[in-house]
Amino acid sequence: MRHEAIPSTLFIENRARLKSRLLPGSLAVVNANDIPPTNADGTRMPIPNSDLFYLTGIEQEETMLLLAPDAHDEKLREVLFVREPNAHLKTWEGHKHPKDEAQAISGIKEVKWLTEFPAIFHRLMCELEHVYLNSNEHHRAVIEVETRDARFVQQVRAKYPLHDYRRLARELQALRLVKSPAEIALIRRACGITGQGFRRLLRTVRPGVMEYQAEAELSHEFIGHRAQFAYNPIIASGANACTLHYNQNDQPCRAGELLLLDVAACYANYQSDLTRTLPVGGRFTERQRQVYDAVLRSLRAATRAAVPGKLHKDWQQESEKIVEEELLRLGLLKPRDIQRQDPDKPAVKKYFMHGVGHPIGLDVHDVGLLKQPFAAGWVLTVEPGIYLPEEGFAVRLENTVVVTDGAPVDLMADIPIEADEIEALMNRGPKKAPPRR
Ligand SMILES: [Mn+2]
Repeated sequence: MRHEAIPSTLFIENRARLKSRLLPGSLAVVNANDIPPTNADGTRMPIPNSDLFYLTGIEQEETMLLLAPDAHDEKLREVLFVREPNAHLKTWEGHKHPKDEAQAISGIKEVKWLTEFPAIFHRLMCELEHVYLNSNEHHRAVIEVETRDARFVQQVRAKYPLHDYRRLARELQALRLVKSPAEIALIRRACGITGQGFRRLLRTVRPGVMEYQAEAELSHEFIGHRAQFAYNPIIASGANACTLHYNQNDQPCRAGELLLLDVAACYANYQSDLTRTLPVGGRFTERQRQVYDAVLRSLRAATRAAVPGKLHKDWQQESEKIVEEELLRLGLLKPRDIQRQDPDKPAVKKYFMHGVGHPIGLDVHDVGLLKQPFAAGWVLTVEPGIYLPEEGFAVRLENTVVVTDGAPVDLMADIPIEADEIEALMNRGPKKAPPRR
């Protein structure tokens, strides 16, 4: 693994929190992700299963976690199953966790080889009643590809049809929404690396630079700090920024245009999410600056509104109201547009058509039950924007913040955002040459 070792106390505590939510006489199983296939015999880099990582810290493929807190045999109450290392694997794929290493990472005493799973599982199924199996229940996910967890659910239900099956995802989602101080520290580290990448762009963006060159600069910074892109980077100059999920990143940045950068790092599987909007030539026009400042005020007001007890839908509505006032001030909306609006399609949506933020953690759009009110320990993005395709630009600004019992804590507070500061930094000293193309 590229990241520094994480104390196993994080995973031990996460398992304890999960076990306390299970019914008496339960067992729970979590599987690793499959290695994503590409074409022919190609594969992508493995993407750790977030739930398995949350509970064990293990990123290795084919790993399984079995929890059975009430098992008669004490040694079977918490078991981690990993692939058995061998000479062939060593030659072709390299290092696999020996038992002591898997123990040290996860804090699980009982580590067994994967081949031992079926017999142990059968024994526990004969003894226990409630079976918690995992599934991807993200409300926005469109799931067409079967996961290892999904295959496991089918196999187990076919073989043991009379057990009481339960959704582990509901329990994990409730837990994962509230981040522990150790998790917040990891997200903070991802935010710090993101900030370093952004500062590098302030020195390299200028007219003529291609969008993909900005991507290359970030990639250098992120990988060099043991991190990677948290999501496909959106590096959108001019009107490209009006396409919300633009990621071709193949156009030149032109003088006079704005460049919208929705780019962030992931460290130790913990994600961050940042958006900044830069003037390519180093100076905002008056109009760009007006819109920029309107979005910045909206970001600050929406951040202040992210407090415990708030419902996501109310936060969204309040934020739309904030942006609506800015749009009135900018003359983009007239009072009569608001008076006549269809309440299901408010006028503000023409210029601000997306959510103001989302939970973030081990996933960028993190799992979570959105009906639950915000609570201390939630980590959210705050990302208002104003999109003006007819004027050929858009401004979005986004920070990653922690909900606390006091004021929200902005984990990106030190990443430049004031228009004056951005201009000053872009115009300081000689520009670092971007890579040749
Ligand atoms: Mn976001």
